[in-house]
Amino acid sequence: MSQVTKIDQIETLILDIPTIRGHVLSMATMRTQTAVLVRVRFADGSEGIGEGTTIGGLSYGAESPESIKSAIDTYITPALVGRNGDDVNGAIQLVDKLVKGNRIAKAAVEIALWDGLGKRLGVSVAQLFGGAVHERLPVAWTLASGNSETDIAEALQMIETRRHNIFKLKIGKRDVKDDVAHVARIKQAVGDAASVRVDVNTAWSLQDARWGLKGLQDAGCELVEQPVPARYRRAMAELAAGYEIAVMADEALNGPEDALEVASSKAADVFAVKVAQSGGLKRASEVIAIAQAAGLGLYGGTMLETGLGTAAALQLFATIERLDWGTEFFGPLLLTDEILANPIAYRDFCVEIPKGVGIGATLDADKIAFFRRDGGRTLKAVAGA
Ligand code: MUC
Ligand code: MG
Repeated sequence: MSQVTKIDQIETLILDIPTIRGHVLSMATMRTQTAVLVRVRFADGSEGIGEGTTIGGLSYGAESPESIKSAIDTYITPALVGRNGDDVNGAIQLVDKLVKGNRIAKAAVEIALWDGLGKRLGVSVAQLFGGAVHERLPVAWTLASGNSETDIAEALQMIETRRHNIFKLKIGKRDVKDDVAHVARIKQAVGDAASVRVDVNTAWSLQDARWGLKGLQDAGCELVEQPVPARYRRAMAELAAGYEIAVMADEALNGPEDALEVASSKAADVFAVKVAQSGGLKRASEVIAIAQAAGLGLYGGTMLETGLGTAAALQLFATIERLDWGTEFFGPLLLTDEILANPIAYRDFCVEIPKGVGIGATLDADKIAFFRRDGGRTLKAVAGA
């Protein structure tokens, strides 16, 4: 009989880390990012770590940091403790049976299971997914200070220092006309030195979106992300068919079933694939496969995770042959502090795939102790208008 490495314990911690500036989205302004850290301990003394993170409290989606922690502690952990830690697929299937939705909570635990397995086998998680075909990936930066001048200065500095030449502008809070003017100013300032895209985070009606896409494409903007609410698939299909500018689905993609619906209804040209929103690395790989089979473009999306969740995503995306739209795995750069002892490296407009076993991330224990919500610091509002 082969040795079974049991799951002994699953621990969750909420971390609140300030952002370097206000991050102004159509639905909320972030001043802090909150991550749920998951630590799975196995009977042989090995450990796996994962992260479950959303954006702007409950303003982005149906899961909050608190609900992620509670779904894990109350429902996922009791189902997994005592099981064979090497049986990641069995754990995914069991949790999917016992817990509906709650994809970010599932992803956080699943990442920790892959990390533990990789560490025990002495290989990277990319290797568990068949092996990395990239050492680095192009990485976008989000301009979302809420002010055109500040955004332009930020963009020019990023180009100058060769950190980013792809910019995603967060719009949807102002009138469509004002947003289009803001995007046009930024595109004019960066010229051909950078690709400019926008994310509306579902803020527009179909009518707004028709004007918006027309104006954005005239301004030289290359892509519009989730212009209308996630459930408006017909509107997304009309927009994708009606304009040259690429339409990307984000909030509309919660796992492979959504991916199939979006692809078959031609509701997007590109998928922003987020590990958290997909329900984990395996489900994200299935979303990716559907996009590939449908001939759609791919983009590595983020929930603005810390270096931990970012490292996990990089392991998967390193194995994907074509990422026509690059990635936005810049989460750690938006935070005032690094929580990894081995920070993710950014250079020459790219993010580097972490080396090492598992997801390739080692926590900085002092930073975790400092930022943990139950560590006695006073909590400021996680997000507000
Ligand atoms: C989103 O909706 O895509 C990703 C980058 C960023 O600035 O916000 C996120 C969320
Ligand atoms: Mg988005």
